[in-house]
Amino acid sequence: MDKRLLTIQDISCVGQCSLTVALPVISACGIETAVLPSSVLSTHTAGFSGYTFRDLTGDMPAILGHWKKEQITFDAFYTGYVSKAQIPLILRIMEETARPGALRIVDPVMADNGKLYAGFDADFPQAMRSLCAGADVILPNLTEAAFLLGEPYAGDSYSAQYIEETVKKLAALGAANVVLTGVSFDPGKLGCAVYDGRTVRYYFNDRLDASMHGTGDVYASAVAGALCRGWSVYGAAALGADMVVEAMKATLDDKDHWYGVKFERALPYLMRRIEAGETETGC
Ligand code: PXL
Repeated sequence: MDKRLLTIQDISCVGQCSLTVALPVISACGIETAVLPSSVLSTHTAGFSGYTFRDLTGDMPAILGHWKKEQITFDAFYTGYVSKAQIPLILRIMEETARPGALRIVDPVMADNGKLYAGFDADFPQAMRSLCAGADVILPNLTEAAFLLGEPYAGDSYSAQYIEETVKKLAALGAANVVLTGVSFDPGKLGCAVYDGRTVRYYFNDRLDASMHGTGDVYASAVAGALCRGWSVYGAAALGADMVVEAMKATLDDKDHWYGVKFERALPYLMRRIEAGETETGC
């Protein structure tokens, strides 16, 4: 049977993030992608003002009830931007609709650059910890890692020892694998640290001189797609990083495109990489 993944995150109608990224990116990986929208916003919250926000928590129990009646089940779950009240419901959805061995991928979307996103309270990280606890793979950035651990944000300057202790403490929350993003020891390189409970491995690309909204969602979606195709966590993490670089390169020359990343232009690249398979990529 082909793999079916359920992704739970918001629809930002405009802005190239969350579901408008996850659905095409994971589909491009050849994985059937079901969605559970956590909320609907007119745009994302980073840089637009006056956006609308409709919370969909109230619809979730009936959606789960219908899925159970129809015996709808999933091989993988990938969660992104969700609210505190949704976390117990999401845990229930995972419990009650998982096929045997279903993969739980949690992107603890809540913060970047040392700060929580608009609309997230100081007690949100505590709730997010419970979602990370049962995950097979978590994908925090450095800011989210600090919030999950209740530690101060380290900023741009840290040692390999800090990164290695951080991934181990994150794994101790209960996640089997940790992919820590936004790691850099050399100003010219940017990448991730991947911890599988035994060893820490790094993957770096040349740093591009830009920071673009939505790259975390492109990254997590490509990782989720590759994992569902049977790639290792390290191989999927490396592919996700390469995909983000391709999408950013397609965006760099358009200074008016401030709100997102042109991942659409990188989909053919992603499909070629997925079809070539992990062993042929050198990951
Ligand atoms: O990319 C993460 C994200 C998802 N959804 C919404 C956001 C953000 C980041 O700001 O605002 C609505």
